[in-house]
Formats: sequence, C-alpha cells, structure tokens
Amino acid sequence: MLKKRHFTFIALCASILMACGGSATPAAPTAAAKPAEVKAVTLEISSKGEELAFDKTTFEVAAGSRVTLKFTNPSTGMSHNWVLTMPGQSDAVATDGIAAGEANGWLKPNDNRVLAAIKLLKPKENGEVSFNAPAPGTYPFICTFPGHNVLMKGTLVVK
Ligand SMILES: [Cu+2]
Repeated sequence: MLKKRHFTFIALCASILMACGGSATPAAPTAAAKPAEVKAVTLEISSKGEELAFDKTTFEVAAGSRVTLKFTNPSTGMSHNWVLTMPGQSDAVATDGIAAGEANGWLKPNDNRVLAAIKLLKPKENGEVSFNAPAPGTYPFICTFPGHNVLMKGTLVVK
C-alpha cells in the first residue's frame, strides 16, 4: 500500500514535469529572428605631417556599424593618440589625460567617458581600434597629448 502510494506520487510529479516541459517548448523557436545585419566600416585617419592636426575632421557612420579605425602618425617628432569620447566630454578627458601622465599615454586608464581609443603612437607608428558605433549622435575625437586637443580634434557622426 505504501509502495503504491509512493509510485502514484512519482507518476504525478513526472506528469507535471512533462506538462511543464511540453508547454515551454513551443516558445523557443521564435528566438530564431532574422539576424541583425552588422555593417563593417573601415575609416582611416592620419596626423598631418608636423602640424597639430588630423587630416580628417569628420566621419559619418550608421548606428550599429562595426567600425575599424586606422590611425597613422607620419610625424618625425611628435606622438599622437586618437580618443573618441562621449558628447561634451572631450575637454574633461583631455584634462584627466594630462593628470594620468606619459606613463599612461596621456589617457586616464578605464575612463568610462572614452568610447574607443588608439594608444599614443610614436613618430612613424600606426595603430587601429575596432568598436561598435554608439547610438546616433555626434561624438568628439581628440588627441590627448598635452596641448594637442585644442587643435587635434574632430567628430564622428553616428546616424
Ligand atoms: Cu597629438
């Protein structure tokens, strides 16, 4: 008698589990939505000879793009970096970069106002960075070497 009741209990549990499993299954296949198309974009920028300037000051990319930016420093004597920041934050990022010092490439480590960055490039060096284009908006980019951000700046427009 005890054994039979025990069996009934197990059978009941099993049927409940099966019922649950059965009802959960139909929901899963809908997850196979069409994959979002990620557009890959490659941008190129360079510092301008011995000037404190980038050769390009505006880029435009579509929201959600996978952006690869290549940066060349053809200068014979100056070091530069490329730093993309949140709107309105480029001056603050540059100021904190000076405080961070040369050991940090004139960029505060883990600065959450920085969206993407290419480390300080010595003369004749190249660098690149890949990042996902942020939400639509206008994002400033600068070189954070002390004093350079005043002239070395531009904007990435995300549409
Ligand atoms: Cu610079």
